[in-house]
Amino acid sequence: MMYPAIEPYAHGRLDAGHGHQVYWELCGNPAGRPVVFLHGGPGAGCSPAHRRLFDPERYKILLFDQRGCGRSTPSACIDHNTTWDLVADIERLRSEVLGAEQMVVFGGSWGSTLALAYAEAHPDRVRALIVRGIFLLRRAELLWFYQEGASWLFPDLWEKYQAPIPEAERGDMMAAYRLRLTGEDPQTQLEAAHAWTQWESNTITLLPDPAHQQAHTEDAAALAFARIENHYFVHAGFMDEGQLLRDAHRLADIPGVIVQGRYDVCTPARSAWALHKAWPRADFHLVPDAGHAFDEPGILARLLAATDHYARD
Ligand code: STX
Repeated sequence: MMYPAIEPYAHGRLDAGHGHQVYWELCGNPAGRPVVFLHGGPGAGCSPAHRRLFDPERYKILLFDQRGCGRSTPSACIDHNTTWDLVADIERLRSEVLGAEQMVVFGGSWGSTLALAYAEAHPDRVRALIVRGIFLLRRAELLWFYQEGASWLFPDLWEKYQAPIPEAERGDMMAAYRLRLTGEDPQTQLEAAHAWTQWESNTITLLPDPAHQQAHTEDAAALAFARIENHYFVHAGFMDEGQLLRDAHRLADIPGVIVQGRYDVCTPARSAWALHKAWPRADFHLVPDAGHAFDEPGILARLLAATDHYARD
């Protein structure tokens, strides 16, 4: 069970430069242990449910919408929007908003990617690392989900993902989507954004779940999600191939927890397994009956146990 719904006790916007205003909010106990929540996508934004992963009596909880998505502006903007821009934003939020020397870092899916990138860049700032649905943004992971692999499990939904792309361009789906998501015609952008977003939201739970399928159906949210994700993926996350595993030795002294669903189709368990081997200090939980979503029962139980543990320890 998640903690009760709460409202922020403070919120504001970080002026990140080049026109980017990054929305942030603080929840819970101002004197509690600092934690930052990193959302998925990239481009998905935070939701009120994310506040409920942390005991509000014991945590000072920072949530923020990454550049170009959620309540951050300009919406769907992919200029000056890279992994390293986000890592720099996290550092400023730690110091200027949380006012903390160290913090617990929590991230799922793309949030796990960003959490690892941040922790490898600033290991001394990380009190503990809690990551779920491990995504290392390697080429093989992108091809699995956006080109061929997941298509073998969801041929019906794959057909809908392919629909906006003419057959002649289907040899590189990410490039074909990029053309449409960044093109001149707003209607084409929107059609592509919805098809891209639906593919992801319809394949993330173990069993079909209407609550997830309705997510991100608003035009603005779908545009931000699809444009930002696609931008990061055609640029390989602005990282070297395999960089997060290569540099995992920097995590050696950081305690933490890895939570992964066995039947996660979006970010398959192979990456979590590789991280487990490269970061032996972390507890590793392979949940036998779950997919990708953070609120599937087996995943949620492990995440809440982890945040509970690092509130005390
Ligand atoms: N994207 C992985 C990711 O971060 C490749 C992600 N996948 N689905 C989501 O996020 C939502 C549940 C936020 C739609």
